[in-house]
Amino acid sequence: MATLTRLPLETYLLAGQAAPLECAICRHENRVSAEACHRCSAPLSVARIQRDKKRPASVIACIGASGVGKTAYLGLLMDMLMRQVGSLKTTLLGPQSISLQQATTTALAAGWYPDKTTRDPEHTCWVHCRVECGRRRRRADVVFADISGDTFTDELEHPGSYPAVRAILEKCSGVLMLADAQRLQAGEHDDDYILLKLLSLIGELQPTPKKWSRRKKSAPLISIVLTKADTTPTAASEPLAFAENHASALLNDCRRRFPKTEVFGASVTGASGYRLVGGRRCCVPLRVEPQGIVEPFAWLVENMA
Ligand SMILES: Nc1nc2c(ncn2[C@@H]2O[C@H](COP(=O)(O)OP(=O)(O)O)[C@@H](O)[C@H]2O)c(=O)[nH]1
Ligand SMILES: [Mg+2]
Ligand SMILES: [Zn+2]
Repeated sequence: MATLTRLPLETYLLAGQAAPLECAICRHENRVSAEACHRCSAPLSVARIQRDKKRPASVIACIGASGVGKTAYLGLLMDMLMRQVGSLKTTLLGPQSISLQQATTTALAAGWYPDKTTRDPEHTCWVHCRVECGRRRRRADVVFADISGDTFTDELEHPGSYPAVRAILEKCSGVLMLADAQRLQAGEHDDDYILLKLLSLIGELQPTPKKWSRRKKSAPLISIVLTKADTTPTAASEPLAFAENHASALLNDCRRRFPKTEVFGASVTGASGYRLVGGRRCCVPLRVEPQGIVEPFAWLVENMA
């Protein structure tokens, strides 16, 4: 005797999968269940949170050559924001947002600087956080990534090899531009070229000033961060004068292209020393004494409309 069985056709699940999820950074359409964007590797939780909360996230581009101190700076910035140092109140969104802070503080606590950032987009640390700022406690959702200096160089030489770079530069409302004060004071300007090229690319990718108002987007704000200010006291005490004396090409380029530029001095450590590791001299932090870390970020967030 034939028995009848009921087999539910769960076609609605297929329909759910068919609706794509647009990446918040590069606008590539992804599977709804994916964790990271197939094209730029940005976490798709940014797009999900943005869609659910109906609050668009502002992108901050953190640019700088390899070795200027981006990872140390951004990692410690997140650590300080989470401990509510300064006027900003910050909440992390998405579990991946903690990785950068975790890697940096673990390394510094063990007496090392963080490891060199890899080029692999899958290992790029992304931070998505909600910041409350100003007297009226205005809320802003912010996204940024710790991209290695080598990735910027590769992307400039071979456009399209790292889609996240162009997507960030095209979308950013603020730029944290890191320059090594120690190298600038010594008259070493090799790192400037990469920054000048990236600034020019931002100008090219973003709408022209006439179209800014039409697209309801204002020009990106530029926060120049002179890193390793512990080694050059004037970068910490008078950052603008330092930039005018030692980084005039960079400063003038920013001022020519963008309406708002501010200069800050920052350092993660109070002093550095050297340790011999496997016969190689390795620079290590002697004491973690953050200075001027939150200010450049706070200025950007407070002034980003
Ligand atoms: N003196 C000093 N050196 C620093 C500071 N931050 C970073 N460094 C040095 O710069 C190196 C590169 O830092 P890192 O954050 O990896 O740079 P990134 O390549 O731009 O991410 C570190 O290994 C340290 O030797 C700082 O605040 N003071
Ligand atoms: Mg790095
Ligand atoms: Zn993407």
